[in-house]
Amino acid sequence: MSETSRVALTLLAGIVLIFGVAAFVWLILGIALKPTVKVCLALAGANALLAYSISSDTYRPSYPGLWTYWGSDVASIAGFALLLLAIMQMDGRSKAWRPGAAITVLAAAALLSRPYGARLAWHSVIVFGCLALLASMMAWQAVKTMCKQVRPRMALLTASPLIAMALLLALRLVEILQTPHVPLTLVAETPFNLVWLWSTLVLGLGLNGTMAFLLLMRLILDIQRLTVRDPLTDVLNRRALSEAIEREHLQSLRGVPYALVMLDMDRFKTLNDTLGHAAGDAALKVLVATLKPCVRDVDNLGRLGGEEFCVLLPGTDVVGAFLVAERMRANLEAIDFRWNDEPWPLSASFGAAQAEPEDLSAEDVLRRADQAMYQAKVQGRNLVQAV
Ligand code: GH3
Ligand code: MG
Ligand code: MG
Repeated sequence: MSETSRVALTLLAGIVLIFGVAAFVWLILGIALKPTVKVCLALAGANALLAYSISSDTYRPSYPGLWTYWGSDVASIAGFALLLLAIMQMDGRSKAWRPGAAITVLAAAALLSRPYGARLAWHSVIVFGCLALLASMMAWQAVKTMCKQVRPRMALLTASPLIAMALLLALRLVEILQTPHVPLTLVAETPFNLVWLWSTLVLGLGLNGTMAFLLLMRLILDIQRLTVRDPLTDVLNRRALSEAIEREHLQSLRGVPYALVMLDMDRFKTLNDTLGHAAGDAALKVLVATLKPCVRDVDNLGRLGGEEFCVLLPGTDVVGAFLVAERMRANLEAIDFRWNDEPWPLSASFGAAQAEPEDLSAEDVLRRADQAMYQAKVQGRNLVQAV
């Protein structure tokens, strides 16, 4: 064996080792990090498939057969499809498996449609074409995901190993297209192949590093979300809403008005006692889904606790707040809520108030809205009262 092919083999062993170790680490992380188990398992599977693909590719000369040729090729495409799945899952995309699965199945069929002979250009074009396509989709998805959290330049930097991987694979594709008569093998004694293997080794590390970084960002974002959102209904929690109201109150001192609508579901205890706590939780979610379309993007809906909610309406006076509350009340009353096929009418009582120049703090506005809501309860419920 010549010196260069020994170097190529050593590099290949290094690449297989990196993917193998990464598969094991992701598997352990998947077991330990329950909320991200699907992402970690997809990444473990991707690394395992890539390790298999590269090692079986190396064994082609000694064990020519379906599993070292077709199996190896399909494993590499399936590995990249799993990487794409993991990135899309991190972004919370539904049916994330579809694009990768479609590309893998089509490629697997296309690879089988011609026999593996001495001329492998047809198969190599399909493999590297699919890998370059999947890597580009991964890079695009990673940039899109990161842009939601950081500035575009930083997003590009984070996704740079994926972009480099896509370019590297596209380069390999160009090389195959330019020299279709040269059989492609990863142990080839060409300077291009050695440079390519070195780059793959470095990018194997970079790829997993990027995935770990993206996952970490996802977890941090989830934790951040939990600190400001109510876990049941996903609206602002009491603290976050109070902070938003305080900020709005400071603005109102400079002449920008705002109003608050307080609301409390009617006879919610009876619903809980009759249909059960799960029905109560479902009713709270239905309530939020009904209220949300009634408010603008600049408005803030928050849960103060139990079945009590509050809406902050910037730039709105009490007349406007009354109209919003009345729309909410009517929409809720019209909902056909059922639990185990048993219908249950939903309604709430509303109180609206606007900030006045003499209000010392937001607490004063909240108190008036609360008193108005209490009046609505006293007057028979399913009503809007404004002060
Ligand atoms: P009213 O018309 O006077 O508002 O009567 P009500 O029954 O709605 O008022 P009350 O304050 O007596 O009851 C509130 C109930 O809300 C008590 C509690 O069991 C229920 N509750 C509070 N938080 C939750 C929750 O997160 N989920 C569910 N299912 N029930 C909750
Ligand atoms: Mg109530
Ligand atoms: Mg209550």
